[in-house]
Amino acid sequence: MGEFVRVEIEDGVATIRLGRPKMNVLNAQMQGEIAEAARQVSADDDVRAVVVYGGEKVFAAGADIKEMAELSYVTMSVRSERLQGFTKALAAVPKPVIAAITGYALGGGLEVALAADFRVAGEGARLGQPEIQLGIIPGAGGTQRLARLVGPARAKDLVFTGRHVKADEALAIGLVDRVVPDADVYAEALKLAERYKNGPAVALRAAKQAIDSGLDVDLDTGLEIERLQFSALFATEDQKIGMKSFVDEGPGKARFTGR
Ligand code: CO8
Repeated sequence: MGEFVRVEIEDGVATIRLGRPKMNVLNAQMQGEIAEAARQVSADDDVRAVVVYGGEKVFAAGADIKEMAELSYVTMSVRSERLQGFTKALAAVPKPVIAAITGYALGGGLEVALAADFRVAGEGARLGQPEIQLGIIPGAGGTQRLARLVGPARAKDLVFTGRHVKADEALAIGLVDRVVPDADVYAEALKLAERYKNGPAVALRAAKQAIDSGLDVDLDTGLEIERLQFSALFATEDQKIGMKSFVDEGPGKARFTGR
């Protein structure tokens, strides 16, 4: 349990709760705690889905500018590996991960949300990669995951200008998947996560790995990843349960074990 990041697990769903005054600004310690939380929920078989939540007011306003202001190139060239490491750890969680976004998700904060599989935003949310206004560029995956999610031209618009995007525009460009009243953001994210808690965990893991890895390779290599994952699932209990349940009871009735 970190000073700024808590993991709360309830009934198969883990919440990674960000909490650092003010604005959940991500200093180096908090980045490390997010990586640690990601590893914890990855390793815990009882956790079947994950919500990342910054509280009712703000998701995260980015990396700590005050901490970075005086850093040299030499220091940052070493530190930047760790910067990418914490969003990598989150993106590598082999279970569905949902970011629940209220208020600002800026810079490193948006990069945390981009490392999730889905994003639920409140009506008052403001998202952006404002780094250019500081004379830098996104450094925790923003140039890569944002372009993969919304396409290169939209990513360039956001990264070149640093402008903030409101929830409705974020929804229109595919930056978020769902917009709800601010007060309902966490409940909505939990509801999405709960869909997966009794799911076939190994198949969900395989689906995530095949889609994410496939986006980074050519089609034939991606199809090979899919083929291997597909075949491997015939070694799971859930494949037997899922298909027998269909044959005996019809669709959608399977009681998966997650094994
Ligand atoms: N770093 C440090 N302090 C911050 C940050 C930040 N990113 N954001 C807000 N704060 C502080 C303010 O300095 C202020 O502190 P104080 O009360 O002591 O003066 C307090 O939070 C409240 O902020 P404001 O008074 O500015 O509140 P407003 O409601 O007027 O504005 C904003 C809120 C719009 C969020 C505004 O504060 C803002 O623009 N913040 C900066 C956003 C930003 O540029 N983020 C990107 C940071 S760079 C980055 O993330 C690089 C990523 C590279 C790798 C990252 C790994 C994490």
